[in-house]
Amino acid sequence: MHHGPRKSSLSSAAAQNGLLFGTALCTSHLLSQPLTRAILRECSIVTSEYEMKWDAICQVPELPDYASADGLVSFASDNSLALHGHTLWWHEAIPSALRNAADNRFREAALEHLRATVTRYAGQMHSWDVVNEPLEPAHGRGNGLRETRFAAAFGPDYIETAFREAASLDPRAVLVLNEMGLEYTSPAAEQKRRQMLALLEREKARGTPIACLGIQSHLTALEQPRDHQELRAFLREVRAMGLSVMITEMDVSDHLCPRDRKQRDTIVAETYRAYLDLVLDEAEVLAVSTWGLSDDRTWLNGFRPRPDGAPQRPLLFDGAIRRKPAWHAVKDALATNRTVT
Ligand code: 9MR
Repeated sequence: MHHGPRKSSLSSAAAQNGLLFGTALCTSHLLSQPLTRAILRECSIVTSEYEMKWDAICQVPELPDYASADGLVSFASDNSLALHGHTLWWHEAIPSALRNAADNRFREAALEHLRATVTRYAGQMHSWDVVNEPLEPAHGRGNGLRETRFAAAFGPDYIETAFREAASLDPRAVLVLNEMGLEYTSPAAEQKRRQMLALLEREKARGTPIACLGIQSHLTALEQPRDHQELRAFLREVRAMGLSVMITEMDVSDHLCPRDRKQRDTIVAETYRAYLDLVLDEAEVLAVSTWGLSDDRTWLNGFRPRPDGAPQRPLLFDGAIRRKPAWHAVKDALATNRTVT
């Protein structure tokens, strides 16, 4: 069965500009027929929300369990969807049994996991988030690197190591460095953007095979500005370095918005539109993905509950899988013809 881009879908709008559109996905989503149908109708790429993470595969480090990850790979291949692997090395996804392991044991296990996983799915992945969230300005290192188990065990070259290993085992996959908070307006975000440019320059100079920068894009409505000159300038520099961009985890928290649903939905939609217009204007974007498709599955009710207790409405579909104003905003942004300057 082939489910290519459909008329009046986000994937067909994206395809007009040579982009993929998609969502994060868990195997549990596939138990819902309406949600599965929406995924097949709207998406040309899917991302594993957690089932390809190291701690998910290696709940018991000696006994990796790829059953759920395999399920996502089959779903994608059965339905001709591109698959974005998330994520090989992330400091928050270390199996608990390995968190306090000695450096050499940790290095061995981390490399073994990366090699086994990339090899298992080689040729079937569109792309991999090889390293996730490497920067943390608050940790105060000159190079901006977050202090993690990876940085401690391998040293600052761990990013190069991960990308070289992945590239040699799956030369066709687009290798992505994925980061959060590059899109915000705070002084810390500007510092992170500068540190990211320096990191990318450094890695490029040594030949690290990073092809693409993943910008997570967990936005907050009423906080994300309509325009953002520093972000524009950053994206131009990324493009000048020859790197593509993926918007990897987009959603719009509405915790600062009024409770009224109509107002909220309008503000959220406007936030999506302005943000996508900016990024699509400035970057060489391969794919735009949201972190879930329908409001009833968002992670944000746990992470950032609204003060009034009303459920968040951060995505493009409501819990009954009806299109929201944000759907139309994203569709219009994806379909807009842009002349690169
Ligand atoms: O949404 C994901 C949630 O289901 C997982 O429990 C959690 C821990 O693995 O990760 C969430 O996804 C995160 C992503 O992997 C990295 N960027 C932030 C996302 C939201 O926390």
